[in-house]
Amino acid sequence: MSSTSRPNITAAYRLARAAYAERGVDTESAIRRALAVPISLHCWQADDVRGLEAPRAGLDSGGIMATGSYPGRARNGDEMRADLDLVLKLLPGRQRLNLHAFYAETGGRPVDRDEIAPAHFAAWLDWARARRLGLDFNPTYFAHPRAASGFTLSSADRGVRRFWIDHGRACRRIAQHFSRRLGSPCVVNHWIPDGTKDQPADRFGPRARLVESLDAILDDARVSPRHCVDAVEGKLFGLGSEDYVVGSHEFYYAYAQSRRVLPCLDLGHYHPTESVADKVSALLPFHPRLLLHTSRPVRWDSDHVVILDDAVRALFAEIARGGVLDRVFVALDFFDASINRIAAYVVGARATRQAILLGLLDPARRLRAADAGGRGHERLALLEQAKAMPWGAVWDMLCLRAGAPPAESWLDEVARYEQKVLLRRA
Ligand code: RNT
Ligand code: ZN
Repeated sequence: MSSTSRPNITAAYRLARAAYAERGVDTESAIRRALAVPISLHCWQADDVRGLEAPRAGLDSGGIMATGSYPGRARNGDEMRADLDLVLKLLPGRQRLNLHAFYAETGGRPVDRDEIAPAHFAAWLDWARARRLGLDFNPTYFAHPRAASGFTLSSADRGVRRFWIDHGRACRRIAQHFSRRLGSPCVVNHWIPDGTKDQPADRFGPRARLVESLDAILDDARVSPRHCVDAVEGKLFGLGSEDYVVGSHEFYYAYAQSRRVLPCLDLGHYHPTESVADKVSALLPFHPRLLLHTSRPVRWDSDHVVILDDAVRALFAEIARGGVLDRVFVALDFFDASINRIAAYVVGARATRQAILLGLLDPARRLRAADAGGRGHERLALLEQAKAMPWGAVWDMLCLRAGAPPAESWLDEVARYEQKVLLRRA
């Protein structure tokens, strides 16, 4: 009998459940809670962050770029949605879909970013509603002639600024429309590529203008914070903005706190020796919630597919220990064009949910007792033992309960789809 057969998973789970119970951990509750956390699937892994506008040659992507040429890239909205349907089938638990503004579908008519409206996302909305998915949204402040200077919301050019402010405002109206239609608030994440490759003479001007532009975007009496949940995403550096990033972390933490919007923490956006896990307890006293982008930086902010690495595990362990799972929005942010893109989604989304599950399987009570009793050696031993626990059996049971394929048994379906659909796209 295969290791992924129902009786074998059930038998392995029974032993795992007992082993965890001995350590004071309730696997049943961990499974339930891990399944309930919504993970927002980024639509942009499906097409290598190209968007659905008519291609414009020679445009700067704002320093983000998918590398690789594996066959099967989705070329239009229908192909993206077909791919995402398969992805959803292979994932356990609740998901949402995270759209970027340049995935508007305008029926071949050019509609510039400052003029997009809910109608241009009707196909996405219908698709989401039929699948009972919530939608999240992102203004696309890059890959556009008006971003070519390297500055958007912080540009010294009033016309450029106006254009991007209007884009941000249009996006928030679209988000509110999604929220009303789907009955679920829409998280709108603002990330801009603004910055300079080398030392600028003026670091003050662009930041002052960014404050003004963001304020102008957020100041819209027609959009309610009940529907539109804004977040701002900083970074340390980008390709082409190595020396100076206008929207740095310090800038956005302060902006977010003073304007009551959320900071977005992307796992790829910090110095490699920094711990994003550590930032959760530093920010949550001041912010009601945080937006998280799970990603994997390999030597730099490379946006590799998320795997169950130490950074992701530490992040969700910290969140579980703090009891703040309901105060974070979880979203994926990676793009790899060098492997099967469906599998990229499945690996990254499953690894993220595995990290959530592992956080919930943490022997939190005993760890805390060891801490309080000054027994650092015991805490260390318990943390090491946690790595050796049979959590894979709990994960497989989680998959069975959710009607999703356990272990790596989803690979066959990806291979079939590649033969039948992806390879024909060439
Ligand atoms: C870029 C940011 C941002 C983008 C997406 C496409 O460094 O991480 O989140 O990846 O908006
Ligand atoms: Zn991000």
